[in-house]
Formats: sequence, C-alpha cells, structure tokens
Amino acid sequence: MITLYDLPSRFEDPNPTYSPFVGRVKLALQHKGLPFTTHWIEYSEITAKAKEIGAPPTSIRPDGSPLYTVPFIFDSETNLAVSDSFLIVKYLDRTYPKSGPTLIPAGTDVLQNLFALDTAMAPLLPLYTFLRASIFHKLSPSMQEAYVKLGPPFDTQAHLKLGKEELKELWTRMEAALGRIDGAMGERNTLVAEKQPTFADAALWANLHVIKLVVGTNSEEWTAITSTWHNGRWGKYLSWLESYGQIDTI
Ligand SMILES: N[C@@H](CCC(=O)N[C@@H](CS)C(=O)NCC(=O)O)C(=O)O
Repeated sequence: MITLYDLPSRFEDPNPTYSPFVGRVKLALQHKGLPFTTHWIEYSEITAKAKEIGAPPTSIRPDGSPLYTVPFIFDSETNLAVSDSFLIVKYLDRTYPKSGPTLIPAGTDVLQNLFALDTAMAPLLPLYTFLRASIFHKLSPSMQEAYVKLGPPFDTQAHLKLGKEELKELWTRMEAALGRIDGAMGERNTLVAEKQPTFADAALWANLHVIKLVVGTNSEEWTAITSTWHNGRWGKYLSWLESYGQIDTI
C-alpha cells in the first residue's frame, strides 16, 4: 500500500488538497488505479517525517541546508520512499507499468516537466496573492504560522481588499493564460496522449482544483471557467480527468 503525505486544510470539499504538487500525485495515483492512504502532516512535521521514512529533500534552502517538501510517498510493497511530484509519478510508471496508463510516456519527460513547472502554473500567477490569502484562512493556526513564511510575503487580507475592477482584471489575465493552453490544444481533448491522461494533465487539473477550492463550485467564477470560457472546454476536461478509470472515453 502507498502512503501519500499531504497538508491538512479546512476546505469543505471531498478533496481538500490545496497543494498543486500533492494534487497532481493524488490524481496520478487515481489514474493508475493504485490504492493509497493519505497521511496528513503539518509544515512543521515535514522534515522529521521525511527523514524518518527516508524521503530525500527536493532542493536546497538559500542557507545551503536541504529543503524537504510534500508530496512524498512511502510504498510498503517496495519499502521505498520517494519525494518530488515528477519523480513520484516516474516511480509509479516504472514500478507499476501494468497498472493504468503510462503517465510519462518515453520521450515526453522534459516537455511534461516544463509544462507542469511553467505553462500549467501560468493561470494561477495573476491570482497568486488572492489565492494565498484565501488559503491562509482555511488553515489551522499552527499551519498559518508556517504558511506566511513560505515564498514572498503577502497580505493575509488581500482577498478582501481587492476592488471589483482589480479582481476582474486578474480573472481576465487568468482566462488569457488558460486560453494559450486551449489554443495549443486545438481540437485535441488531452495534452499529451490521446484518450489517456498524463502527468501534464494531472498538473493542470491540480492547479484548477486549487481555484475551485478557493472560489467554490457555486461561484460565478467557477461557472465561467467550466461552462463559458473557451467554449466550455474546461468543464468537460475536468470531469473526464476526474472520472477516468470509470469512464475511459472523452
Ligand atoms: N518540486 C517539488 C515542490 C513541492 C513543494 O514546493 N511543496 C510545498 C507545498 S505546496 C512544500 O512542501 N513546501 C514546504 C516548504 O517550502 O517548507 C514537487 O514537485 O513535489
């Protein structure tokens, strides 16, 4: 059995995962049909837990010390711990080649990794402060304390301070970023492999999931994204990705 380490939140959604990096691994596990359990840990517990199970750091802090991040997984079948969303998905493909689709088909590694790092992140960037402030209020006090110290400083009330026009402008920029992806996809329904999901799809899905958590499924914004923008492509795309495994046609 695989254990996935994730961060707890208070979002009222069956899938309260707000880290886009954990989200993509969660969807990848679902797509590959691999059973897993989630172990919730706070920011303050990441380093100790990763060291305890043997999950490596994913980068180096400015002071030269190792940085441990979620997601990481422990697989009791192989007794191995793996960190970093891209490396975890590569591990799943390699270890369970017959389970579900190959999420990183040969020869697509570099482009999929870059897509996940850059293009898939682009729709989130205009809303960065708004999203961070909104997420902050869905965390426990001890999680909030750690969350404000991650990345560039932000105003925890930013989501309330943005004017209507300012917000509208940010959503327009997000629509444009998604529009670039829509334009590149053209008539295609998926990003890499026709009729089956890949790591790139999971990465884009996870980013849109964060937006959904923050604005809520009944909001005007979510309705626009899923039903109006780009001829309703994203609503169909997200439902297909979420139901993949049960329904495998698009
Ligand atoms: N390259 C890593 C990035 C993971 C990452 O940045 N995770 C964040 C949560 S969204 C984290 O654990 N941050 C803890 C910290 O920076 O101390 C991946 O793809 O898994």
